[in-house]
Amino acid sequence: MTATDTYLLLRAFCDELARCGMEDACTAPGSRCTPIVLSLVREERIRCWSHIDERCAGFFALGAGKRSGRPVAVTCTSGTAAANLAQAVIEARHARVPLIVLTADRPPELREVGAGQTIDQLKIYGDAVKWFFEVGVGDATPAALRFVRTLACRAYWTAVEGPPGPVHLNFPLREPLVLDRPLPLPDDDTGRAGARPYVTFDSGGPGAPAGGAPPSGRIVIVAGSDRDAASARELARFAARTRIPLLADPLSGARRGEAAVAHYDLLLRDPEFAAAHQPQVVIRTGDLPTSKPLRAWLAGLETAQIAFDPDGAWHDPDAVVGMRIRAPYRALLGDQELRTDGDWFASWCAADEAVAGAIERTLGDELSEPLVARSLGKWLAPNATLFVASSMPVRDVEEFFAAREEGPRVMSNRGANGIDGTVSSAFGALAAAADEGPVVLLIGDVALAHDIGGLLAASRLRLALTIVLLNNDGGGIFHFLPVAGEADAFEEHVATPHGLDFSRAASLYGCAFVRAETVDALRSAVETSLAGNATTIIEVRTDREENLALHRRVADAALAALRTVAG
Ligand SMILES: Cc1ncc(C[n+]2csc(CCOP(=O)(O)OP(=O)(O)O)c2C)c(N)n1
Ligand SMILES: [Mg+2]
Repeated sequence: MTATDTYLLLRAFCDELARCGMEDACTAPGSRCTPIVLSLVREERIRCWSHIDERCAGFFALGAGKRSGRPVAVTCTSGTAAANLAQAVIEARHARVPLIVLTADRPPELREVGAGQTIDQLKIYGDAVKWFFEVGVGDATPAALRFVRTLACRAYWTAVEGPPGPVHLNFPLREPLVLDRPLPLPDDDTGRAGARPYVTFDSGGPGAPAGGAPPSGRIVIVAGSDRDAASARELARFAARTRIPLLADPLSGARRGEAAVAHYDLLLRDPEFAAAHQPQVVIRTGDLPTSKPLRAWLAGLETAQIAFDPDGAWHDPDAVVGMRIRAPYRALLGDQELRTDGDWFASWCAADEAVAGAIERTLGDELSEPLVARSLGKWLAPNATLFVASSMPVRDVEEFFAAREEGPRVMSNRGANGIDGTVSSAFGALAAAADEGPVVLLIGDVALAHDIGGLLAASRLRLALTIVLLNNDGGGIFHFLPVAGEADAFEEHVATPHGLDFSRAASLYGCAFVRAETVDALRSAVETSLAGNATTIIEVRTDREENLALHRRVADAALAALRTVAG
């Protein structure tokens, strides 16, 4: 990483601030902040107001922002300089004034080692800012340039939307802090065409989003985890009515109806299918689904991607979303008649059906992890809740759950993807709505061991949870990752087999325990547990290597099935 990288990234950042509408910025002198100050000054669309004292700079920016209603940037060097902006930041928060604070900092290797003018600047303004972000240091690759563009947009839109207020970005900067030659020309081409910001933002007022005709042609909807069950139903109806393929994670509640494409994870593993099905518009709702092939496909599309989220959540690790709308999809699209492509729709549906057939044939009726996930999706009543643990259970549910008009509600702790606390969360879901229907927990052995103490809720709180335990004696997920090849440490330190006999945990915590060895036995154990009033652990023993091989066989069969559809 060189000074050129730093300046290229900061130029893109300032360009983006200007595209969003920034007109004013305040600077204060220092050494570490040189790249930020010079980049702001060299951005012609932004007026820069120089100050000696950071406290004055902060309050000046506050006044400017209050008057214009637009975010004003203020930058300063590291150390107590940053602390001097605190009062203005606090005032901006309480007075609802948009402010973007850009502090310079030492890079990580110069922190807490006695380097000069270095203090802890992380979250230095506490909760007074609406958003804090530590920017990091790196090369000016196209991906990094796109990222800083989204970062500038996000800072800008966060400062103005909702109640306006301050945001804080901390920039670690490495020496050299000045360029030894001018920046290379022409400009980087990672910005959007025209003068448009990289990400526009719409707070979901009535009418179509700014500058937007209704989408048409080859559209797909990607629906991730959503808290609004009614909205998911409507989304499925909307997709069916307008004939838009609906790539719905079961966590969305929208994997239902004629438009649901249940097996996108397998479809998009096929490079030919993925390349031949490039949409013109992607509509995203809810959180981003877990599926890696789906994420990779979305990341590589040169396509308009519109994200609807009523809370304005920013789910876009690949920096590809071009429009964010802080509203449910129906606020803008619900009643629209869209001109969509019928052949396109039919082609997704036919492919999905072919893959569903390949799954059924390959899984057969031998009990396996994928078959457990698929079967629960078919068996459970619509009033049931299936709580799914992180690791393979949530992936298998996403990959293998068939679309169903009225299936169970599916939930998972996917906020931070932890395997911790899953048992307790499932009990909590049951406690909150026991009169609405039963809760079934699908969980791996490591996750169950991690929260084994959660089982105490069964007896102390008198809750009857049905726990389907996929026991492969370790973390089966890691066999799918490159680390599986590191033979010296894989088994002991990554897969972590434990040899636990969960029947003993069941008796310790007063739960029933059954081991199921066939699909029929599993089904009847689940039904018995659902009809009873005791928490039951139903164990299905599997083998991690065989599980990996089975997943591969399914993927191969899906590919072969797609070839027959295409041919
Ligand atoms: C709190 C927490 N610690 C560690 C991890 C990393 N991790 C992800 S999956 C996994 C193994 C889970 O094993 P298991 O529950 O048996 O499911 P399987 O992989 O066998 O399907 C671990 C340790 C995590 N996600 N969360
Ligand atoms: Mg396991």
